Amino acid sequence: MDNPEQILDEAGIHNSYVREYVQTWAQITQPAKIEVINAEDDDRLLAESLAEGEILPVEGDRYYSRSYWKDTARSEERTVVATDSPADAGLYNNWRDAEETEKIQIERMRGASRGKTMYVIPYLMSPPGCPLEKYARGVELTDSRTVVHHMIRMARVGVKYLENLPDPDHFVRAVHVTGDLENLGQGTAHDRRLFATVASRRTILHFGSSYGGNALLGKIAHGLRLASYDGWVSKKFLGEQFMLIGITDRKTGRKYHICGGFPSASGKTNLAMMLPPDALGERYTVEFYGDDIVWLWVNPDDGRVYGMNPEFGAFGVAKDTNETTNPTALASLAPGTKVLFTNVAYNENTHEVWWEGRTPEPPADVTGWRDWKGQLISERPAERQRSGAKEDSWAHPNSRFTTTLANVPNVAPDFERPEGVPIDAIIFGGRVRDREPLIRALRSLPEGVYDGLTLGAEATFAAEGKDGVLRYDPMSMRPFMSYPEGEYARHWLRIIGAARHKPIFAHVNWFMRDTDGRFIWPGYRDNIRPLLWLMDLKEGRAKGVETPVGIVPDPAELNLTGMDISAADLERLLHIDEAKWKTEMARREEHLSAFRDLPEEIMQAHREVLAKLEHR
Ligand code: GTP
Ligand code: SPV
Ligand code: MN
Repeated sequence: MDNPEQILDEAGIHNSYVREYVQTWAQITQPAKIEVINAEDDDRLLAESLAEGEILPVEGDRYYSRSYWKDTARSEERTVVATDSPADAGLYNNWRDAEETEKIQIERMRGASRGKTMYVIPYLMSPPGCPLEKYARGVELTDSRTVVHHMIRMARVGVKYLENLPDPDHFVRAVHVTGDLENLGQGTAHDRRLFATVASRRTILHFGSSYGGNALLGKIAHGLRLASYDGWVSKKFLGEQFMLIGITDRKTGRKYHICGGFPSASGKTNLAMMLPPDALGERYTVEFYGDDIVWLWVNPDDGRVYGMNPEFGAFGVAKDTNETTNPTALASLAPGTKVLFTNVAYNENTHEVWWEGRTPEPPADVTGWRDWKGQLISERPAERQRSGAKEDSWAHPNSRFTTTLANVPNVAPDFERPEGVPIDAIIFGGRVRDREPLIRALRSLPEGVYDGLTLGAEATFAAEGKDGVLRYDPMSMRPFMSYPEGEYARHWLRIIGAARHKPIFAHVNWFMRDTDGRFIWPGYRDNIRPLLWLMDLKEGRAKGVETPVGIVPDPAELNLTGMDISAADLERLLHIDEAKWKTEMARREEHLSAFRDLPEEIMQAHREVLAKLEHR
């Protein structure tokens, strides 16, 4: 093995805690080499990865990677949060004992990087100078060069972020070991994969994957699980799976900031990259701040809630991304952007990529095209080459692109502003076929938190699960919950409750369908319309219609300029089906009763909705 002391010296790492951490883990995982990473190393590493065939070239200085075919999504049942106190066990956090979990992971990781390089990636999950910077520092150790390419795009990476710290020991220790993916017993009783956030020790130990949130530890494990735990313990902030946008009304000069949670693969990236519809484009602009994670806190100076995206890039779902649905995303992937594509289809002759929904039909000439598993399309039976059937898809449904925020054409000019931006509204968006209207605004903080806790979505491909089955996903944090749900609700009431000027809460749904499966709302760019109404409501320009479950727009209040939607469809999108809601309320009761020690305000909000539904 390399001499770690010498390598750390040469890399300019003086932080003795970082040095000790690297050496400890090098002894455990036994890599052949150690390399310290700065963002500037990307080009050299790309050349190395290409030479080794770990990634493939995509025309226009872009890159392609295929993950192991069984390793294509986060795995919730293999993900745990460990702490030193059994009282931290909640319903969704899969609590484990910290000591025991560390022991298990050390055993699994022992010698598991033999023959490989251990990359040392110092990173920052915030713009430099942010009030929460203290919670944003980390060092990932990984034995996958592909993970390094992702981290350089998704986080601010460099030795400078971990040097000369006020508290040099205060950084997240994030260890990723890929493991022998073919022999981990995946999906069997002997499955040895384990993705552990040892929250009370600010340590992340992920073993047995090289995909996405399982392996890029700054993002989900640090940015969400650990950050939400840190925010709770410090009583200072919230760390949420939220998108964050700015909407500017050129006519009034007002700029609004809206953030909100949608379960994985339910539209955050698309909303954040949204261009206003052509007919509204002269008046409004939408600016991108973040598409997956927001940290929220209250600024005591002005009494407002502030939000900040800790990430440096976007890891977006490729499926259905095209010129119509998301032109901004396509522009952020244009030649010259150095983006990475993962598990889409790849043409080995032309070095092009394709995914379902990129164009209505797959390329007519299948020559050179390989699917996400690496199989030549031309070797399939003719009827399965371009069938359009799910089981014949060219790209994996959870295939993704990785691009930096600077590549996103509508990124806000001040997206790196360390103070964050003041939040006007917090929205929750489910993925629901019926019942949930296009938008309903909520009257109070407890009602908003209650609504977030009862957010639901049909299962998506980003999380392994059955397609089409509705499940609750509180605040879109179910897979990332790190402490008990009752405390989580209390912490929300405490943080947002401390604001003198509170954001308005609302629930949205872009996914209502009619009986033959057609989306009733066109979605994507048109999603700005209900949000504009919400701002009108907040500022008293719209009144809306009171219903037992919130305030819905009067159809006349929605700006539908340039939009072709039938009155009947609009009526269905805004209709409250009270029978369906009553059934839902019973399910909610059961759902909430599974949470230990929920604050009384939340149950009160539930009872109020119930009473309104019953006394109509
Ligand atoms: P994660 O990165 O997994 O957290 O997902 P996300 O919430 O950012 O979801 P994303 O924006 O990538 O969208 C997921 C899928 O939903 C994509 O296939 C989109 O094309 C689709 N989608 C997004 N917005 C809309 C919409 O307004 N209407 C419809 N019908 N589909 C949408
Ligand atoms: C999600 O699944 O919500 C993601 C992708 O954002 S991953 O980073 O894989 O978790
Ligand atoms: Mn996500």
